[in-house]
Amino acid sequence: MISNKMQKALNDQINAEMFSSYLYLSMAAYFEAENWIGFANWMKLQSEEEYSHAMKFYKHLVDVEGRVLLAAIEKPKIEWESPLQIFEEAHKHELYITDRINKLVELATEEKDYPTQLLLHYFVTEQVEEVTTVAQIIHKFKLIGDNNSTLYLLDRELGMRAK
Ligand code: OFO
Repeated sequence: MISNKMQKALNDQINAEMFSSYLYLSMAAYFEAENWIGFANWMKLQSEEEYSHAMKFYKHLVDVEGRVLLAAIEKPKIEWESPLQIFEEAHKHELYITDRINKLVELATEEKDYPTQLLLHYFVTEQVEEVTTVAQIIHKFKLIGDNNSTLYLLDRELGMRAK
């Protein structure tokens, strides 16, 4: 049903999404330790969303009678210098994931794998949203500068994220 090449690429993407989940959970843990409860909430929900992305690829592989083959997840970074640095790294990471998704689209096109192309449409849209959302948060950080009381308000705002 699915080519070996496509199956391998999708398994690699499951690993990349699981790493994203782990990375954002690590960022959440750092925020908890620094008492930025709202930023921690945002990152924990982002981590859950990344897990759900991994599971979409998992389900797709099962549905097309491919094989899910899990691999070790890389250890994420655990220390940062500031909340802004974390969101800048999250932004960079999302650009990297976008690049991976674009390459998967190219492969699925070459392989004439129409079901996978359809699945990837969701991820192309999702990546635009993820990159934009993090870029907007960074923009707010830059407006605030070093002002701790406004940073507190941003922490509260991100603490309101519910899904
Ligand atoms: Fe799964 O989109 Fe972020 O990494």
